[in-house]
Amino acid sequence: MSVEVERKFVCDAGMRKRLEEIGAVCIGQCEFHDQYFDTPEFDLTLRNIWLRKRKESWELKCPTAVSKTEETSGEQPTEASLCTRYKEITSLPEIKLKVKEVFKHCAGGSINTGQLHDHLVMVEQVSHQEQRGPEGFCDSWPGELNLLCFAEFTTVRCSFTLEEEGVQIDLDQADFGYSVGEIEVLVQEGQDVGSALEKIERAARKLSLTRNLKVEGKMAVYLQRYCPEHYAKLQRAHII
Ligand code: V4E
Repeated sequence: MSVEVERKFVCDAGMRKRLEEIGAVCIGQCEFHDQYFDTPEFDLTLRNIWLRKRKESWELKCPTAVSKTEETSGEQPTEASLCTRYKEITSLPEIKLKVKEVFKHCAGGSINTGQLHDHLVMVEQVSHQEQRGPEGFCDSWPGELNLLCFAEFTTVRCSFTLEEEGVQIDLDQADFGYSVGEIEVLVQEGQDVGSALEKIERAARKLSLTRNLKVEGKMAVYLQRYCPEHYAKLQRAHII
């Protein structure tokens, strides 16, 4: 399983030129439609867990524990405080297990224990068929777990690599009129993220991202505009 360490930045008009100047190589442009799912009570996102369907594949992003060496204190933002780290689960059976585990711990959870047991049995029976089944069949499971799509948008992404730093840089333009950049490094779970933070910091310096501001992601802006109540709850929980 991999952990995505990422720093977002404001993507201004001169960014492509700056990327070229520092030797970043464009590795392609793509377009994808994301659908995010949660229960009506937002049992996942209020725990900082993000379930998404992109290009017919499911992904679950879960927060990782921050190690002692990564902890930050004081007023000045550090690279560690500017970066997010999320564990990425891409295997559908593992995603289902994790989601069910979360629901088990929800007070008065979205599905009761009896339902959960029946569901577990049913899901285990069908899970390997689902890997090969037609798309429509695969997608019956979210509804069975009371998961609904609460946000969806399309992104055009231009990706660059800065090989000497070992980072990928994405420039995203979402269809609701928000642009954001991100510097990203993938590390294997359990490995120290310190060197990923250093790589990101060096790349950020090369791009002259000197204003150490925490920049909002596409989802934060989307929720602020279209689901302000949920956005406020996530803010109060210090999730977004
Ligand atoms: C983790 C998360 C969300 C899921 C989407 O993650 P994000 O990396 O923002 O989206 P995207 O499209 O760039 O995914 P990628 O292609 O890199 O996999 S939505 C909200 N969060 C939490 C979160 C947060 N609290 N703060 C910041 C700066 N970003 C995300």
